Amino acid sequence: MVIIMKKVFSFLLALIVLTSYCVASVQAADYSAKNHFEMKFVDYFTEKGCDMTSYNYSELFYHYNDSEKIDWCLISADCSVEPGMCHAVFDDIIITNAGSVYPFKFGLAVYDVVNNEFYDICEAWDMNFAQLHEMFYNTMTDKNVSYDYGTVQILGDVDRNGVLSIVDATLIQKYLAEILPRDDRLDIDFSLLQYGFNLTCLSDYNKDGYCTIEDVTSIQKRLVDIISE
Ligand SMILES: [Ca+2]
Ligand SMILES: [Ca+2]
Repeated sequence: MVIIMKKVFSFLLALIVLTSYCVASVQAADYSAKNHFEMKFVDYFTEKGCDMTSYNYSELFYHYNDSEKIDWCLISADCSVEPGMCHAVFDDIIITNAGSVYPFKFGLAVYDVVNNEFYDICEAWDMNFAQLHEMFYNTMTDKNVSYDYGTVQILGDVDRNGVLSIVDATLIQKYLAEILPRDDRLDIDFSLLQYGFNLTCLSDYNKDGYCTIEDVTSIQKRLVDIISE
């Protein structure tokens, strides 16, 4: 009887060890598959004296070098968020924040994997990260990417369907010809601008401060470029 009990006990013990090993393995695999550099983020800002007891962090896009290694990564992260409206214009992307995000403005940053440095997106914008502008546009307009800090709009996308199309150009033409009433919801309060151009209106596609027929032409040209790309 004692021998049987010992065997049962050994079997149960082996089962518990095996189960906990499997759970641990799955968790580890999921963790590394989701975020490669989260601990770098925690260590980096802990060293800078930030309170890291509560934070959000996710990796949105990886850029690979010629050796197929990640050389930079677009991240969305915060250690704290305070109320405070602001907006920024990154090429054709307009971000309007409902909060003031710390440590990165707009909760977005580039992690320079090679040099182990984090750069706020406004700071990174004019640095030489290969394909940053194009990849940022694609990532921020990807409906599968969740961005938690405010709203993302595409310049010229006046029907707000998330895509710049000929429909937008036609709508702007109708506003200008007063066939359709001007849509006040397209106005942008440039006094809240933190980065980029002084836009006053979503329809000001060529970013000159006015909505004119030139914006319609600029959108049409852009659409031709998109088709030929
Ligand atoms: Ca549109
Ligand atoms: Ca304009």
